[in-house]
Amino acid sequence: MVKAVAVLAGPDVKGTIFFSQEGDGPTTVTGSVSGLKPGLHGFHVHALGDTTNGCMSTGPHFNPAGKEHGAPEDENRHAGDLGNVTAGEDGVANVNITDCQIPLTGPDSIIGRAVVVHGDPDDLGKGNAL
Ligand SMILES: *[C@@H]1O[C@H](CO)[C@@H](O)[C@H](O)[C@H]1NC(C)=O
Ligand SMILES: *[C@@H]1O[C@H](CO)[C@@H](O)[C@H](O)[C@H]1NC(C)=O
Ligand SMILES: [Cu+2]
Ligand SMILES: [Zn+2]
Repeated sequence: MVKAVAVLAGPDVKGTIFFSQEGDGPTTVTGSVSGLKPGLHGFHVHALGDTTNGCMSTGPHFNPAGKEHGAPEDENRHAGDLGNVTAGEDGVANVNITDCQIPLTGPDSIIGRAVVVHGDPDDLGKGNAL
């Protein structure tokens, strides 16, 4: 079992996201994010772990297979496309995702990259969300 943790520490938005993977199996992503506005927020793994300039410095969505942006259930998607998380009226989003494209080991590992929770929903490229 391989485990990893990402700590989100924005000015308002904070959270802790835990990753675990058994062997070559899917990766489980759990945790919670607070300080969000109620509703849907795009949730992605971006390519670079550099958070010094917020989302800007984290690069594009992690995309080792050279695919297009999509929803987590799509065949054609960036590995980092984890869809939306939903914040309740209290501004807290509880995350519980199982995904096969975000391994914690090997050449396409997400270790050292960035987890980004966007202010807006991931509208699949129809608007201005990343
Ligand atoms: C995120 O939610 C929006 C609003 O419901 C929806 O249009 C969009 O398809 C969702 N994005 C993904 C990646 O599932
Ligand atoms: C995530 O969902 C699975 C399946 O519904 C459930 O068994 C598990 O307890 C949940 N984990 C957390 C941390 O909520
Ligand atoms: Cu993003
Ligand atoms: Zn994407």
